[in-house]
Amino acid sequence: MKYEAVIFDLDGVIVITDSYHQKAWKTSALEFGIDYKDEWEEELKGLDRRESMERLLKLSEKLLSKEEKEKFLHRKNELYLELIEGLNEAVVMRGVKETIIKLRKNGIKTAVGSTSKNAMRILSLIGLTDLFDYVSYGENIKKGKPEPEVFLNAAAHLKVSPSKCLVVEDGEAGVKAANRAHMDCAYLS
Ligand code: B16
Ligand code: MG
Repeated sequence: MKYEAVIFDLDGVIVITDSYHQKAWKTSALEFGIDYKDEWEEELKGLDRRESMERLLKLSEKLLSKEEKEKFLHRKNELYLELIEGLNEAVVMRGVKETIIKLRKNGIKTAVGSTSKNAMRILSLIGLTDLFDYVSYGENIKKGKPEPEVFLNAAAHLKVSPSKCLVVEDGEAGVKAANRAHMDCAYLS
């Protein structure tokens, strides 16, 4: 195999949390007088929380003060955290755990590459924390996808050259990030 490491996106690849993000954005947006449209979901996928909010405000042509923006971000995350509390091992995407175990048995390193600041909480809820050699996520990077940092950070910690890493992604921003990191990318649509 050409690859020495596989880096998995979290939301939408390991576990389906996209609908929770969407629900939390929709509910908090309505509370702030924003008419959220479901078709905006794809545009927000993979962007970090602040970037998602800025995109949402632009799409809805709504202006919020600095203070309101902070409250909006806080509220969205509060709702999201409530929604993910119900996650457990049963919601892990079919075949994911087995694939990671097989890769590791074959000497391939594995990591998570997620923009989410809640990645550790999610991994703990679904019981996969110990399965990865490294977790690169919102709390240990400065710039989220489409910037390549989340994947380059993973490669550096795994001590594998980017050209020997394969990224598994479901979001446009993540595919761009993998391209910018000069890594091959398997896209799950
Ligand atoms: P949080 P991923 C991304 O995770 C989600 O796709 C994206 O929709 C979300 O805004 C982002 O995490 C930030 O999440 O608010 O939990 O920090 O796909 O990179 O695993
Ligand atoms: Mg994703």
